[in-house]
Amino acid sequence: MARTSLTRFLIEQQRLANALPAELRLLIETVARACKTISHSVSKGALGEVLGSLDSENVQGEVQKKLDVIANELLLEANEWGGHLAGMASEEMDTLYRIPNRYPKGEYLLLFDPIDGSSNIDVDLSVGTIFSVLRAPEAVSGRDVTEEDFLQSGRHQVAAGYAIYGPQSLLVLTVGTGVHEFTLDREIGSWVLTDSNMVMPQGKCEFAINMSNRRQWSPGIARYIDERVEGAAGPCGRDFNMRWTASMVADVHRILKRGGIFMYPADHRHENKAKLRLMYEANPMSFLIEQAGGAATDGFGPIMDIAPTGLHQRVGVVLGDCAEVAMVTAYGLETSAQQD
Ligand code: AHM
Ligand code: MG
Repeated sequence: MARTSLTRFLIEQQRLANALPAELRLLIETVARACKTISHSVSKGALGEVLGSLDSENVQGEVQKKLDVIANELLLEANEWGGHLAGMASEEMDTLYRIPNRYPKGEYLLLFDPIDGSSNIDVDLSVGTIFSVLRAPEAVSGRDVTEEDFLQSGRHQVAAGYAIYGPQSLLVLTVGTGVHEFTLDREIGSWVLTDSNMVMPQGKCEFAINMSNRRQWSPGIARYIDERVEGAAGPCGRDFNMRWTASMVADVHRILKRGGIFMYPADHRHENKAKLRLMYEANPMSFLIEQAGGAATDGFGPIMDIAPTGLHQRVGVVLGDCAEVAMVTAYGLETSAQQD
């Protein structure tokens, strides 16, 4: 059977589902092309002199890896000239990126985490790129885009996806018509459709959380995990397995393929202190997981309903299996009600 390339898939989506404006299709192709280049850089490792840290820090005070900066530049350069975008924002930049005046502007906003799971780069574990696409407010035409234009809830996303650079390089994408996976055929340099209309399995007994943060969890999160660790002998009545790669892309991809729950909860001892970023990580992953039949909350309510207050806002993340996410949320609400 003929293989379906990303280009063909997107054109067919445009025709069949009428869900994909031509401009958005070209934008997704450009992002996918940049991810191909990033995949190439990642795989070169020490031979490409791309490993290690720089002296710089990003806006959140995290030391930048060389690849964080290289991937950020690749995404900016690939996307700035096409005429599809009004602006871009990235985890690695202090503020938004305006399209230079020499290029035409378009109607979309692109947000990305150029290299997610940076701590894994130098030890040859999977890392990835996460992206989210919003439509710029109509009022943006004829003026410079501002940070406020980006502050839209996740429900406004028109596309989201991630590339994962692991044993295979994959691109997982949604434009609101299900979730589709493409594998990079390195010999011909093309993204090829390898899984479509993905539905995440429900009822699986696997959780992903960084257990070393237990002292920072809220009582509801601690109760949920303690019960899973207790296993069949405890109130949940089933033995659970645990996996944690410290690359959200890899953990979420596993959950998409074989089920389970992913959690990076907020630190309850410090108000609003969480690790993952709403606009670059939580929203796009929530869109993908919901499209695949799963659920995504901040521990209390749906992530995609959160009205953002800042580009670099952080948020607690609980996503995956619907029943498990509902249980975490119920425990959270119960214990916060007891504390009131
Ligand atoms: P990054 O985007 O700076 O790499 O940070 C996000 C990553 C996620 O991919 C992952 O889930 C988490 O940080 C791991 O954090 P920790 O090292 O605290 O387990
Ligand atoms: Mg990240």
